[in-house]
Amino acid sequence: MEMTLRWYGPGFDSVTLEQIRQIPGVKGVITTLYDLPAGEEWTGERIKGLKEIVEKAGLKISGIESVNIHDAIKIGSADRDKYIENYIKSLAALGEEDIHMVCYNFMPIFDWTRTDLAKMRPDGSTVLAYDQKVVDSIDPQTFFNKTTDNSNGFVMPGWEPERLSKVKELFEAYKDVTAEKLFENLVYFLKAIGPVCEKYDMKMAIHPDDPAWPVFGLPRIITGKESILKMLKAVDKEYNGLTFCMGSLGTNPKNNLPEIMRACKGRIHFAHVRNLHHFAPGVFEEAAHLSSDGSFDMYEAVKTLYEIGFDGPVRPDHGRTIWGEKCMPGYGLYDRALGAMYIQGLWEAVEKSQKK
Ligand code: CS2
Ligand code: MN
Repeated sequence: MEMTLRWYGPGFDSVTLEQIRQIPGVKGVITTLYDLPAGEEWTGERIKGLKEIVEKAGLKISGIESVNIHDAIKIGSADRDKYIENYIKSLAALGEEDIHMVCYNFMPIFDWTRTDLAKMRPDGSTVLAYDQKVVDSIDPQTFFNKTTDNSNGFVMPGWEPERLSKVKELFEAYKDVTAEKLFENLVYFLKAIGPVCEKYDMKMAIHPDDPAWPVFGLPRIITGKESILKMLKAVDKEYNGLTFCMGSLGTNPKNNLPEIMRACKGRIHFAHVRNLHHFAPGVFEEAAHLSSDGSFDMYEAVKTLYEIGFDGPVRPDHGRTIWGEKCMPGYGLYDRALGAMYIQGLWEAVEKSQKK
């Protein structure tokens, strides 16, 4: 495995590449062209520019999170092929720059959903939290405004102002998109990008839905073992793979994380390793990475990744906000750096004990 940190790019992140470089073991970043709206073509020039900045700081680009999917592709509307064409060009441009892993998600309208971006914990740290009752009690437009109030002025992924302003139209556009339709549209997209992925050895890593069930009446299709295997089988090629996001799949306590990892052996192209603390079904907060701080057995998770021979990029995922840091919720430096060290410690222990 290769330890990385997510970095939103110049001007969008409170964390600098110089800081990231000082986290032991972190050699690469997972980054993006954050200013490009979904659907726009990524040019070689823009990618080269980003690469130069990262390499100048002594790091490399280990993968992209995300190249976002335009709603036309998810909805399956008449103009989807135009956006798929752009996506193919973007993948080719990334391949030309020797970047071979792309994370994306197929969630309608929203990316991940949380009901609190700064829930205070007893130790004074703040975390992202979710409560199904809150989601059920408000309409999405209000929800958007309420949660983004709390984001310290950062633009959150999937919560860009231009999306916030058209939530109503988006709901209208998705009204006939059932889970089956959404799945068909995903398969259509995956088949269309096949040739470019194979040409450039591009590994596509779909991010699971977060939370792993429908919210606001919108369908969700990457939620657990069965749906993931169905997706992998529908286009049974190596390029069609998964981002194993523990936090997202783990929102549903019925998901057995090590079992899903084993079932997806060979098709996990990227791993997000993090911990949640469950209080009740549909009520959880994001804990520190340490097993004893949350509900997951992090040792077992890392051990399973090791045992299935996973050798792709790993990153700590949403961290707590600690030590007075002013950062994008979930994406501060301090707690993710602690997470990166902890994951690497577990990995080293597993590796040494298994090599004996
Ligand atoms: C997130 C998502 O859980 C996560 O990693 O913060 O925003 C994720 O990056 C996207 O859903 C991937 O497309
Ligand atoms: Mn994730």
